[in-house]
Amino acid sequence: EDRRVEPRGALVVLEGLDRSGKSSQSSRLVSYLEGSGISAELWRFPDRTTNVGQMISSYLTNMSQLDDHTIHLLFSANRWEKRSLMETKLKAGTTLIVDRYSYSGVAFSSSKGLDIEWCKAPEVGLFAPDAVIFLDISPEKAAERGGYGGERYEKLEFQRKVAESYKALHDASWKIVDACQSMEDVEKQLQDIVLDSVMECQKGKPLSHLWS
Ligand code: FDM
Ligand code: MG
Repeated sequence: EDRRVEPRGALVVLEGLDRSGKSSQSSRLVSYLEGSGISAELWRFPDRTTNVGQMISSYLTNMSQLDDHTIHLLFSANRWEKRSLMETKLKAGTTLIVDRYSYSGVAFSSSKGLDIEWCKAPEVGLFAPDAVIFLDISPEKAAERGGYGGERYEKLEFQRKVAESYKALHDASWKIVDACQSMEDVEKQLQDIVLDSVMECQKGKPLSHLWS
């Protein structure tokens, strides 16, 4: 067995309902890490800049209609097309803070009634995150924050189903953070979680694959 220890960047995923604060907290985290001399990048899925991402964006903005299975596979393809770059960055020592990942893929699609195992299958072989942080907020509280942008899934009724799907999906390794605290309190907790993860990966924690 190969036991060489290679330092690498950490793969950290933020998950949660729409308006849970993922995007703000992700960018704050990246600034914090960079300010601490840790190489870091902000990633998000869907990555709407690719060809696949543009099809996804058009679906989310109701400019196009797609079968539920088809859009599910496009979301997955959008992660697969970034996999080799992800590997390169992690191995070069860059920590990736990722706003949504495979868990959104499974939670949102299974909320439409697709079988959960079917939803997980195309994610097998993608890199497993070193930490999954769940920004916990009730669908009602999230809706009160306003600013649902009118995209396809941004409706209270559907977000309630997504909340249930996340519950069915999460495991003991997830870090659940109360997203109703002040921005600063949430930020501090995230910083601690991410620093732990960065340290482990610097010590050579091996990269693993979904689902694990
Ligand atoms: N979403 C996101 C999915 O349905 N599947 C996925 O695999 C991913 C990554 O896309 F409603 C949904 C979640 C959200 C929408 O995400 C767009 P952002 O974070 O609002 O851009
Ligand atoms: Mg959104």
